[in-house]
Amino acid sequence: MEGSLISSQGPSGFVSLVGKPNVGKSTLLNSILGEKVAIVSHKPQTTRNRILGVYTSSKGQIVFLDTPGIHQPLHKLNEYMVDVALGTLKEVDVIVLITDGTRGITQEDRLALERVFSLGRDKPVVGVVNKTDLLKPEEKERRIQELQTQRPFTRVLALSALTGEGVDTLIDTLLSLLPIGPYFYPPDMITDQPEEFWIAEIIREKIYLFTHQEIPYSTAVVVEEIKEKKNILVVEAIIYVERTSQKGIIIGQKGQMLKKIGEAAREELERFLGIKVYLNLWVKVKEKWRKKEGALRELGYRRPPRVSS
Ligand SMILES: Nc1nc2c(ncn2[C@@H]2O[C@H](COP(=O)(O)OP(=O)(O)OP(=O)(O)O)[C@@H](O)[C@H]2O)c(=O)[nH]1
Ligand SMILES: [Mg+2]
Repeated sequence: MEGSLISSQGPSGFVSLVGKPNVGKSTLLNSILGEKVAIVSHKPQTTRNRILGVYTSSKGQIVFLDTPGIHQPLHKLNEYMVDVALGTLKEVDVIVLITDGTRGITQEDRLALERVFSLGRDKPVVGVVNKTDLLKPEEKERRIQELQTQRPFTRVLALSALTGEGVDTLIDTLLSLLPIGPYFYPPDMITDQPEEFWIAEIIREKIYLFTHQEIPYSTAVVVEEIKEKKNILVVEAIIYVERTSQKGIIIGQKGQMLKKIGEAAREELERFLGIKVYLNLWVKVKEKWRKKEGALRELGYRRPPRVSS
């Protein structure tokens, strides 16, 4: 952040980060902000909500909306996720459609391209080939050309969200496409996420890291209470699963799995929050919650209010 150099007017607006699951949307948001605002994992369908991240520099302000990966939904939860992602297209000034350069254009990319270019027809769409750190220069060029031929992109860029290579060019491109006007958020604001939500997400990230097959997908995390006592943050959180058998897997033999998840989450929370954390994790069954509208709302999967007018 550049402190007093920052004005409250300049290029400013909303940008949606969209694409199929696992292409690096959340990694890119974190890289741009220099903060861990969104959780990341090697498994697809990690992000389930719209995550707002504000980039402000002396050049302007970009309000990013990180979104769940666009895919063919099988459960109500997944319908919600795809709705959230596509819903952002109406709210933003510019759309960034991200692809994984190590994969080429897949069937799922085509689905995302089709949805984005039909719903966001009237908006600039910047195409991104991500993960260039894993590509040879000629592969990078081939991937850029391959993406360019798919649709009439405003521009196609290649970058690495992981190393940051090419990210500045994306920022400059976006700033050049945004209208000039007053900033939407204070220059020191990074996100609007409540602390409970962010902590629940960090716990969910560890579940994605350590568990397999259907387990991470059948899991939701809710932080019930945060209390600060004598410089210790005491967090009570519930991990919801869909079946009793899954509860056994999350807890693990002699509680080993729950301990591993809890320790990894606690360490990360302490590092980011700079305070000692006691994390009490409980595991509960909420039968088939992914398929039930009411259960989804209870677990926080409600449509977010619009951010822009
Ligand atoms: N090598 C490399 N890996 C990357 C890069 N960007 C993201 N990844 C990895 O790709 C995987 C997916 O990253 P995410 O940021 O969670 O992807 P996402 O698009 O947000 O995924 P969903 O939320 O599931 O839609 C993780 O293992 C990241 O570490 C990159 O530039 N280079
Ligand atoms: Mg994500």
